[in-house]
Amino acid sequence: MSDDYTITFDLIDVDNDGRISAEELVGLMEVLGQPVTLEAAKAGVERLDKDGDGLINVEEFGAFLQK
Ligand SMILES: [Ca+2]
Ligand SMILES: [Ca+2]
Repeated sequence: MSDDYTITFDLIDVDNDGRISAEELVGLMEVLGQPVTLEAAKAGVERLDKDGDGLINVEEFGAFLQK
């Protein structure tokens, strides 16, 4: 599990809790120069969230990137 996406994941997960929150997604999109609202970020998290905890874990993130 030391693939490239885990490195990317760690960069996005700024509070290092092992989950990407909607707030962290907002921060990421700002860095990418494509700012989104918190609402849009929440919708994005919901789309990737497979276990329904409202956060993206590294498995969910990897599944998204590998599609
Ligand atoms: Ca986090
Ligand atoms: Ca989840």
